[in-house]
Amino acid sequence: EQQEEETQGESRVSASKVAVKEGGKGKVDWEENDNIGYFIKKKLRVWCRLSSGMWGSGTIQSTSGEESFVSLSNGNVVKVPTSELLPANSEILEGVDDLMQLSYLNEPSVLHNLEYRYSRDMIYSKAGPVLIAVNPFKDVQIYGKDFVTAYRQKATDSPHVFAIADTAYNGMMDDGVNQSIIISGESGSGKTETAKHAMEYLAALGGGGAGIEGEILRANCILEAFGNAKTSRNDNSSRFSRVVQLAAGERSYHIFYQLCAGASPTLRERLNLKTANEYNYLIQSDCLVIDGVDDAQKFYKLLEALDIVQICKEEQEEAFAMLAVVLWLGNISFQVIDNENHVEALADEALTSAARLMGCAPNELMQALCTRKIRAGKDSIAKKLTMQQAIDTRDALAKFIYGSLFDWLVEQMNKSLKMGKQYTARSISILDIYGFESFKKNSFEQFCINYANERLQQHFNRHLFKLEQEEYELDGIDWTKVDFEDNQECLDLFEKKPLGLLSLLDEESNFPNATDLTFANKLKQHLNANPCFKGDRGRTFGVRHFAGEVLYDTNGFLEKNRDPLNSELVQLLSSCNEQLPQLFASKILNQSLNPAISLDGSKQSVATKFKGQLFKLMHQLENTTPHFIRCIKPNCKRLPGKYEEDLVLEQLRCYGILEVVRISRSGYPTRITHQEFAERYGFLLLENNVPQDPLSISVAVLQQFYILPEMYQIGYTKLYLRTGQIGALEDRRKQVLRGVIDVQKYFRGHRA
Ligand code: AD9
Ligand code: MG
Repeated sequence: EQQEEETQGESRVSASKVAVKEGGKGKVDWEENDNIGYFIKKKLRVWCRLSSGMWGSGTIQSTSGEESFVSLSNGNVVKVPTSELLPANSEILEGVDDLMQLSYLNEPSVLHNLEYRYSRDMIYSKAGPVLIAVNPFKDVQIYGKDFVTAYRQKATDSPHVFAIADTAYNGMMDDGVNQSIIISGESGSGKTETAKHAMEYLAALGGGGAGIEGEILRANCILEAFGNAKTSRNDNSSRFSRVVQLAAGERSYHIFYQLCAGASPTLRERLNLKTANEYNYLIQSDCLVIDGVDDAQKFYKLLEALDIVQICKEEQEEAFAMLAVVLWLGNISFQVIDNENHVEALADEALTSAARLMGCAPNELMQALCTRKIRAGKDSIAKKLTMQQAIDTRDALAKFIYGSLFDWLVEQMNKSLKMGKQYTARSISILDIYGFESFKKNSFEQFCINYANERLQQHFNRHLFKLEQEEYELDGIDWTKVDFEDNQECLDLFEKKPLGLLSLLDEESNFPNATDLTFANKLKQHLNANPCFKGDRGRTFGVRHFAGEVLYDTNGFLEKNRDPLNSELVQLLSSCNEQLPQLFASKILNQSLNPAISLDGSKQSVATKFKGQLFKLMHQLENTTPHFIRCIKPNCKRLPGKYEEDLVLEQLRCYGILEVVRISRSGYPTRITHQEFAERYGFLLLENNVPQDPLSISVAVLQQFYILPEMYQIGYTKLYLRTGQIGALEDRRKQVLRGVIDVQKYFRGHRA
């Protein structure tokens, strides 16, 4: 930053200072910098908070020290505390592609820049290495073949998910390194749409007319039918676990409604299928349709897609039969048979239909739902279940069947996609993951989601800050240490054994007499010393996440953490497995042979399983070059053209976007060994006596192409370049390789 001050003049001075202070959420101290006079003299624009809470821009008319009069663009003059003024960027910088280009990196400037672009349908922007995508909530004409070609041929460099996909593709093909595209954001911010666009691009490149494009997009349609549902925030939300419980105004997975609306008369008869409003699992939320969506039509499309990914008709029918089992299970009801609240299932149409479709006798199903075997010496006795226990058992079975069906489908589709194709070991993974959630009331689901996001955030931090910084230091680069948030402490709060949130949750879930309250008390007793933990009243506890503090209500935590699928159910399912699809049956067998027993002999809890899956995911990601996309929801009403500053700001803060830009700006994101650099660009040198050693060659190349000294540093082993520097060299190299030595073109490229 010292360097910037010297080279870039007065306005830059405050730029870097503002940037630093903004990172710490501070305000500019005008008196200290004595810059306000300069802003008045030059009539430079400033930002001020208006009484409406919005930011307005204008010029300072006069100041009395404490207070200033600002003349707004609309002609009004307002009196505001001087300490709350922030410098605005010059008009030349209006709507820049990359927030890194802004001279002043304060919140109103960033907000304004994104809004400026958004209102012109430029929904993508860069924040250094991160792509920001602001949901347009309408069709924007920036996708399709022409755009794929444009990005492939580098005819445009404006930020786009296609550009990210292209970089990932090149990274995989040229360097042979696996890649990942990590997309995060709130519910309804556009993650899934963005992931689909990335796939569209990759499919177009990889396809070459082999039809894989269609297959992948078709596979997506199947995944959405089985994995997505309407929620209050998004009509097509990617969800998990919502088979048995729904909130008002929300739906279960699309496929249930599609099946009920679109099944043929023969299929209806075979499955004894009714309309959606006759199934308890579907009517509990008072919401059966989505505006503008024809479920029957979607079902026909789904059938087509299933054919295309080569899931045969018999297997399709078996899958639909399993869906019908789930629906009928929800209609099974119980009646109390003694004064201990023990129950029996009603022998009605629901029980007989579910049993028939599963391939067992109604009696067997009834036994499995209403009793639990308990070992007594050598024998085992059947213990009757209470109403709540029986309902939980029934719901657990429904969830297990649906979950297995989903896994089976994914496996089938993967098989079919691989079939007859050349298979390479390299890959691009696209991760579409639920973002950080903080509601008025937060439960076990938010607890898991936010824990996953905490891990992802660490991955992000590590990638951007830690690794780079460490590498600079190792290589002897002058790198002024930049503070950044490290969330290890918060992860420790979750993961430490035996005194972490997850361990304590598992421990308490195994105590027969534990309640949500005893669990909350236990947490407070053991974790109060961790700065990320916050004890609260009663059943509530708080966690200070990277994105803010969240209060969790432990109500239901223990129940949700126990996996209530008991061995009777597994046994029942495996005994009637002839009727079930092959892979489905093998999964059940797997479960019964290997029921995820942990070391102390207890069954693995939901949270522990979740943690295991998360670690597997992180391990997979760690072996890839990551690309990050942050989706932003500009309003909650899902309206096009509506940009709510506060909502956007909250999301920018959550993901530390300003911090990312600040650090990237002061860093040298491009690193390349002297050797590699010399090999790649050495041949561009014009002189006759080209130096021999890689370091000297590299320096000569940098000088020949007028790369400014502040744009690079030379380490022991590598060259470190600021953003944008390598692009010009690459263009030049490609032109020379193609035999097109067009100096003019090079210089145009260089400036861009
Ligand atoms: V959730 O966490 O799965 O509930 P997502 O995945 O973040 O959520 P989704 O991609 O489903 O959100 O987007 C929500 C809606 O926004 C879509 O149904 C579209 O109507 C709209 N959207 C999002 N991105 C785009 C886009 N690039 N162009 C047009 C978009 N519309
Ligand atoms: Mg989604």
